[in-house]
Amino acid sequence: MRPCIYISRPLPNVVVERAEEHFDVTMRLDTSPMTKGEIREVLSQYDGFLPTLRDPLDGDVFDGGIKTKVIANFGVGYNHIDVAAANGAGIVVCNTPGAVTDATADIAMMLALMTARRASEGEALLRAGKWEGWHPTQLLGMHLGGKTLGIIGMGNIGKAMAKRAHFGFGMDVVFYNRSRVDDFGVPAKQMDSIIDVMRASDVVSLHIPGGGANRHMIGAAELAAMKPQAILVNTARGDVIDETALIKALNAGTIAGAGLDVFEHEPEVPEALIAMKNVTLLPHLGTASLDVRSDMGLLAVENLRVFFTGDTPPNQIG
Ligand code: 8YV
Repeated sequence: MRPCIYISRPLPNVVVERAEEHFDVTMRLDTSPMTKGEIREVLSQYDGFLPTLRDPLDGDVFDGGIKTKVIANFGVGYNHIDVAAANGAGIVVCNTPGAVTDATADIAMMLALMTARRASEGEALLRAGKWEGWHPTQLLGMHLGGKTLGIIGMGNIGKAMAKRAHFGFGMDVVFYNRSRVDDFGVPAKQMDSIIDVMRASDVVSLHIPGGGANRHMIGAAELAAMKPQAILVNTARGDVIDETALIKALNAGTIAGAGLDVFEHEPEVPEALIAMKNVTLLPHLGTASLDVRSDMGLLAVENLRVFFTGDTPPNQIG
């Protein structure tokens, strides 16, 4: 008998076709987050589950009547899954690193550039019919060449960002990472603390997982250490920044701007941020391209396929 798999969102055709080669597939066509009731039902009825970041797999969904043996998350971030509780219920959990790396670094670089060069502000002015023509001191932003990029979290995405910023835009790179990072082909200086990186940088880009101890890792003290002309970029998870402290810092002008692809309470975005001209806001577009979403789905399906052959899936996290 073929394993039965539940996919929590419509995915690109190529992914569904690949999944159907190996499994009996049920795909939920609704794009809203799954309720805990729905999640419990899936866990009690399906052999494998392919959820997304909007499906809350908190500890209490794993408390009994479980049939599922493997959860193959669609995405690298898994802060919405209580992995320990899933493992406790006998479920293996996997994610999709690799597939998301370049696309997410591209968006981080784009946010740095858009914010530094005031692109959203300029576009809004033009669209509002308020552009009165070129003049030499209009909308002057910050040139990235020769400036310092600070990266918090030097994993795959952090490294891809460092590469873009250094080789593509001539930026110097400093970074903080909990453990020592070996040479990865980009001249970059590892610093001892987050505060050191915040102090040294003109752009700070966050590449750490969300949830747990990383919640509000960037708060009032870290923001206060930034230069007044510096900008903060976040493509990781919204909760790694204390959003209220960020709004205060932006209002007070103790930092110059922010480029944000993720928010603390997505899809809610604080009105205060929406009203600010010096903030670039994107609706979690980190991996939003057909190729990348296809690769992520194919990797998730591969994790399921390998699991059901009895081997360890390539991206097992617990
Ligand atoms: C994904 C992401 O689109 O991979 C991640 O962790 O944040 C996104 O870019 C999302 O997770 C899909 O579930």
